[in-house]
Amino acid sequence: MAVVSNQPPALTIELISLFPEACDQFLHSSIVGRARARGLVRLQLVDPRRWAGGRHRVIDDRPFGGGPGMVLAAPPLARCLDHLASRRPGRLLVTSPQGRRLDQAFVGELAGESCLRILCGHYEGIDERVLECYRPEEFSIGDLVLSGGEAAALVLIDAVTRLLPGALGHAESAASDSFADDGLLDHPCYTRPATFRGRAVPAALLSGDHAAIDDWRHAERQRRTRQRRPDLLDSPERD
Ligand code: 9D3
Repeated sequence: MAVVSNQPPALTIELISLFPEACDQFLHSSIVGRARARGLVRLQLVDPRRWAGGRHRVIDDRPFGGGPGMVLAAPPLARCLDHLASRRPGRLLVTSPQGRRLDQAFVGELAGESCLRILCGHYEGIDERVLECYRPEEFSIGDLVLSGGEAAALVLIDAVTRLLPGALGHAESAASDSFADDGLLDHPCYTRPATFRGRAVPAALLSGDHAAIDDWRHAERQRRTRQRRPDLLDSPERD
């Protein structure tokens, strides 16, 4: 795809991961891949093993005090972060089960930055002194257990990238981004055939009456939100 602008990308994202190849295909797909192709975002995969010493480029070690698993060691991560910081300033984020829970407000704030530097945690965690020395913002995607930070980082990158001006196609951006707009869940959607296994599409959607369609959708959004996520109705940012 052609790069649509001669401007440098508004946002650079540096993803520091022990498993760059696991992230690569996702980051070339769908809206994120298209935003890169359009030059809206520059995405760089950084393998911290480049800053690990020894023939085997080992970056983890056994935890002081014992216990299962391995810990990402401070020296190679520090060299990696210093190298990146010497090239451009960036807002440093770290994936962590102990982190602040991601939400759309935080994603929106990050979309306004010019460089995000995301360090993926792995194994049992990162040596605490990295967190003390570099003061990254730790984020989690919720109360569930992943096997590493990569999936969480990809969630963040996906959510941020789609907010960049020009990332969404006409159809996508014209469609109301209902959750971000007013904190309600989406209405149900239907396409052809008009009847499937005896189930007809709601008549309002076939009426051609746009006011009636809007009313039906808004009512469905209210109903679903009340039923499935009543917590959202207690929050202030809403119609
Ligand atoms: C909290 C569980 N830990 C108990 C010893 C072990 C552990 C489990 C999973 C340590 C690291 C991980 C890997 N998870 C992440 O790196 C992670 C994560 C997650 O598991 N859930 C939600 N968000 C995130 S962001 C990074």
